[in-house]
Amino acid sequence: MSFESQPQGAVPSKRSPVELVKENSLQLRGALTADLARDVDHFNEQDKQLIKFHGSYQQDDRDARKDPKRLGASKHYNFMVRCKIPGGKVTASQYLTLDRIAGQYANGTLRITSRQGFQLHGVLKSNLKQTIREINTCLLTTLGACGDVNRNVMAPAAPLATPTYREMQSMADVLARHFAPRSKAYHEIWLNDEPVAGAPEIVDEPIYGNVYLPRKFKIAFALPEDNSTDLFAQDLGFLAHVENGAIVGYNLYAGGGMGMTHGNANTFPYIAKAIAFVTPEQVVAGAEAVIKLFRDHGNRADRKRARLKYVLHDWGVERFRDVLQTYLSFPLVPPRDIAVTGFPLHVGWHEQGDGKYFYGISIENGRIKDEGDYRLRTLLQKLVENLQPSIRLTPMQDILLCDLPPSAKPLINRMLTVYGVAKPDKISLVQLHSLACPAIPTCGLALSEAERALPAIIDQLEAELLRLGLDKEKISVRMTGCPNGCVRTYQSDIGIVGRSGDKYTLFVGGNLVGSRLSFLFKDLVPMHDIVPTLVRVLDDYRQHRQPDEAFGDYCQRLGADKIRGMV
Ligand code: SRM
Ligand code: SF4
Repeated sequence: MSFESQPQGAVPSKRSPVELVKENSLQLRGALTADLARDVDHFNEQDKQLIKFHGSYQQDDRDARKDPKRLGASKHYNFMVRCKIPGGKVTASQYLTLDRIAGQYANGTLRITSRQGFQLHGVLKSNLKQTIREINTCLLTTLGACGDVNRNVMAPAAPLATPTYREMQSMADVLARHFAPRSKAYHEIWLNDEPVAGAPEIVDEPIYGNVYLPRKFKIAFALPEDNSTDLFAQDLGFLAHVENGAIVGYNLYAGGGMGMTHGNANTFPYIAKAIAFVTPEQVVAGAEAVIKLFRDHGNRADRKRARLKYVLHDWGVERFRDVLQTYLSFPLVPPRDIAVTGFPLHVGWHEQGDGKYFYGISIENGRIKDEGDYRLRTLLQKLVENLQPSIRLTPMQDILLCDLPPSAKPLINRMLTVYGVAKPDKISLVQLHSLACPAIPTCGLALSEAERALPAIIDQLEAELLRLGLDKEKISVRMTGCPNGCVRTYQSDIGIVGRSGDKYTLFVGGNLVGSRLSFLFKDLVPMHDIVPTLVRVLDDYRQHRQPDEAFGDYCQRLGADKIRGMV
């Protein structure tokens, strides 16, 4: 019997080492408390796996590895801390607390993630407990931001007062609560001053069980006209069906995912498939059923194949639906015919539906920092202190200041100029539609640069697009330092994927709304050749496109062979 077809709850004969770490961890405790108290700058191998469930990754400064002054020295360990923020909702005081923590314990920057969360980088182990504790004091959490559990639930960020948006935001909260691990470990380790006497309290994990999921799991909500959450990249997506301004139900999508490994054909990005239509009342049960199916049938032997997308791919939609049905008390009905049509960025000034306004600031690669004349971090501190807005983070790594009176407009306009931050209408379309992951120096998996390299690539592309008369086209560019696809790289018009050092693999043929995958255009392209290589295709697009044809559509129409033949 194949691994995937084992009955519910069966323990496979071969399991990856991480499965054993989870099983022996006493519900995610491991030796974390003792390890935290040790005067050592990093965790042991097991605890390094377990802190992920608590929202942190052990990293080392990869620039320091090359520092000649540090030759022979051990790695410069530090920690990334990720906040799980359903729908990207943050209050003004939470923002100011995170900003303070970033200065006090991290590297002085805040990073908006591609899942509407915040990350801190560069936290030393000696400050880790205090960092996580202080994040919790402002009622944010890092629990389950990483690890083999449900991750941050995404929902379109704005406009706030529109009923459909409100409903999806509140469903995101409901699912986030429902799927949070129940283990008391987080509270005990990070928030409780009292040493826990005797054996730790083991509670029921009714959804996950004691070995949690085979791998990470991701959920997003979307509207046909607002797929800014990239529904098709999610393990589980809910695409709203709206009638007369109200959500009457959702198409439940399953099995999306981006990660792959260069040269391993067994791994690939996959677009989520429509499985069924569910009513709003069936969302929680539907989501729980999909998670339990993954728990029971996901691959626990090979972590590279341990995502829900491989179950769906290997089974097909029919069998997936049949098995899903066995976890549900209501009959599954076929999905409705709902097309995704839009991907709004939400930047600039907008009415939010209740007489108030929101203002979206486009943030290059989500990094909130002060650097030279560009003082975004200080600008946001001042605006948030002054206006006390509610805040939304977007999946495009941008920030929205919400609930503003019209009178805030002149202040924001003036402050943007003073602090050297460009207004969205002064930023090129290609930059507005670009994303990059952190990559080097923090990400241990990066093969190449991304966040630090993309700005120069965008500068070159902007100049070329202007020269070609294509600057008014919306072309999305996403760059990652490795093939894991952390900014959903294989759905954009152009994907730039780290291969090795300064060499990249180029993908083209995705689209702006993120509803299809791109294809490999050229491998092993040196960094300095990325834009010249793309320009050959862009130039042909300029000459031979059909009226209103988008760049990704044109690439798909010509097909991979013709596009590859251009270089
Ligand atoms: Fe990711 C691993 C950063 C969204 C697919 N991701 C990582 C790690 C933790 C590296 C590691 O395992 O050691 C990165 C930390 C880098 C750093 O220094 O901060 C990392 N991922 C990110 C973030 C911060 C990128 C960003 O620019 O914002 C995003 C955090 C989102 C959040 O708030 O939760 C982030 N990662 C994604 C997404 C996009 C999404 O979720 O919508 C994907 C593609 C969707 C998917 O899951 O398939 C993604 N990350 C991965 C993978 C590939 C998983 C796979 O199926 O093979 C890895 C590698 C892994 O898990 O082993 C990974
Ligand atoms: Fe790291 Fe790769 Fe994710 Fe970029 S895509 S953050 S390099 S794991």
